[in-house]
Amino acid sequence: SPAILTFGEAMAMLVANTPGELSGVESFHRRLAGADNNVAIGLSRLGFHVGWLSRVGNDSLGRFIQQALKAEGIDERYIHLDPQHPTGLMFKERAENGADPKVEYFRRGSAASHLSIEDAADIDFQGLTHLHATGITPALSESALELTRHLMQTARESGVSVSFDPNLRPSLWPSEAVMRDTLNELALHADYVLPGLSEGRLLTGGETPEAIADFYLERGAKAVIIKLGPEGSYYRGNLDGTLESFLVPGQPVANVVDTVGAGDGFAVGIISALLDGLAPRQALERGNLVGAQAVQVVGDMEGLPDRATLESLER
Ligand code: KDG
Repeated sequence: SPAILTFGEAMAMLVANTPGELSGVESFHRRLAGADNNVAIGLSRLGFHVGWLSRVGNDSLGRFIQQALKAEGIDERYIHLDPQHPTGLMFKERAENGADPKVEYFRRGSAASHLSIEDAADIDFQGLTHLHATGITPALSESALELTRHLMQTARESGVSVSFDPNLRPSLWPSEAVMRDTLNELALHADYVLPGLSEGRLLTGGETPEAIADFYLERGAKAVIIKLGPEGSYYRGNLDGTLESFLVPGQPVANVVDTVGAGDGFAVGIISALLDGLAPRQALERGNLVGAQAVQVVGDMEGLPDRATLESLER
């Protein structure tokens, strides 16, 4: 059974071929989207046995997702078919000059929004080493929130390490307060929390990376790793036994094509490095490196390296 589990919603993503407002765009190309499955793919490319739990519709987009994940070597046993509801779809503007592109979702009532605790009935927690959760899944519905809480809690109780990327998507939440309170409650079940700087500020009210980190460390996290974009990333935690903090500067990227997916690449770097037994500082170096690969392509995960590529990049 898989050693790493992620879960959430994958979508077919139509990326505009020309810049500007989506209403004026006539031609798109299709990619795969979904923060948690991006992470699953990145870890699978590095040689880990990864499972991804989800629901997809009995439609061509659902089959596209299943085929794409199969081609990436993702363990399919926890992908459930939901013939009653459609697979989610999203559109993305063509990014210009490194700016974050706008996205539009067609995912309300999707198959994955019907994820529930029942979908976790046959999970083998004893065989698991690591669980990765994102803050997008609990925004999908009440039942998806319950599933998220259940998986994080049970993983922790079973001695499985848990990472949590808050991945703020305000448009999927009823209000900012609900988003903040729900995600901070879920973070209680994580060993390490991976917010971006502005996400951390919004969630904790802290201004500095240190203040943001302390908010989660005081509530039981072992480490908080904050993404600073081109500036790199910041670590504060006691994964190595004593509390330490440091910043690892990012490597300059000559041509930023599309920033979406950088955080997922970062999570791939952090999780893989810690599972490889590397020290936190090396984990952040790898997080920065893999995140930087993701911003150099239009899609979210086309830039994620395989093991041989990672090794040559790390040299
Ligand atoms: O992290 C990348 C995701 O934002 C993208 O793949 C789509 O999951 C997605 C979302 O809900 O925004």
